[in-house]
Amino acid sequence: ALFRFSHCIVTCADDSTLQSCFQEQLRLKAQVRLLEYRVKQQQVKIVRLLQEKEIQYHDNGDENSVIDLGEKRQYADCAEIYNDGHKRSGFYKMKPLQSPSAFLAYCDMSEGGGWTVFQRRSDGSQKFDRVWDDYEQGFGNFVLRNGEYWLGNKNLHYLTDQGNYTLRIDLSDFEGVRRFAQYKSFRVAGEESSYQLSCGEYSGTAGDSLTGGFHPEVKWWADHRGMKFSTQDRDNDNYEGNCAEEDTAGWWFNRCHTSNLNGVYYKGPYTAKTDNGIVWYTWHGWWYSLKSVVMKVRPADFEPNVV
Ligand SMILES: [Ca+2]
Repeated sequence: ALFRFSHCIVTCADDSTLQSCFQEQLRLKAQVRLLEYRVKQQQVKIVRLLQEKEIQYHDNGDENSVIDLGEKRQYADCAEIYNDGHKRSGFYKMKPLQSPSAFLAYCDMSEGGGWTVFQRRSDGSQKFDRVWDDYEQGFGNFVLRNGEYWLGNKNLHYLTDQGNYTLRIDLSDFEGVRRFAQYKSFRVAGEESSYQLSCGEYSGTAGDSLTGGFHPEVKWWADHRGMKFSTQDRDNDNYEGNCAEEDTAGWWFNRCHTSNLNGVYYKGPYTAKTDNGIVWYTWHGWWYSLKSVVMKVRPADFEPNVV
């Protein structure tokens, strides 16, 4: 059409051809308008399809994600399940070596696969302000892909007691940004030590809010390493008051915290009497509650079986 238009301009010599040229110009202008209208319609359609896709994505979070492998083989963690050829993320049954019974945990088969998820925050649907017994046994939703849960200190102990485990914490905020923190040699001690936390070297993009490694002068009150687990009814912290009660969560509180990932689900910036939101201090400070958290472990020597 463009070629025809320019050709006409060059050849318009007398009045009659000039007249037909104007008509041709009008016709082409109308065509341009029509095409512009169609482009707009397509854009509206694209936006609608993207929205539908987003809704579908959310719907997937509501479906049952329990994967039953039967009783043929017992698995000690998600790394074993992954290397036995099961590469789909979901809840699998496992039984660590010393564990008296089997339990369900979500296996995150992304990021290299083999991650056993022991904590998830996604929408505030579960209450995390709970007593010692709840945190010991575990609580929450063990069915839905995005279900919030705490695997239980007992299970976490049996799991991490099996060898050298790496801890990875995936965080995201309400602006759609994702960051992570990773720690070597993560271990949770047994009940006799009140599920004391130990972990090694940090790496990642979210900053070190678990060992106070971001500043040497905060370590004495901010280092969560070596801390026993505390709940509102079991105060094992280094503070005159009760951190778990004030910060409404169970955690390895010191005096009190630079991370409180079992805190209240506030949705971004919040104001409260205490910094009791879902806090990772080195990323968003004390007064921003994160959108999602995943805490997961994997053996340090894990090598994905590519077959
Ligand atoms: Ca105290």
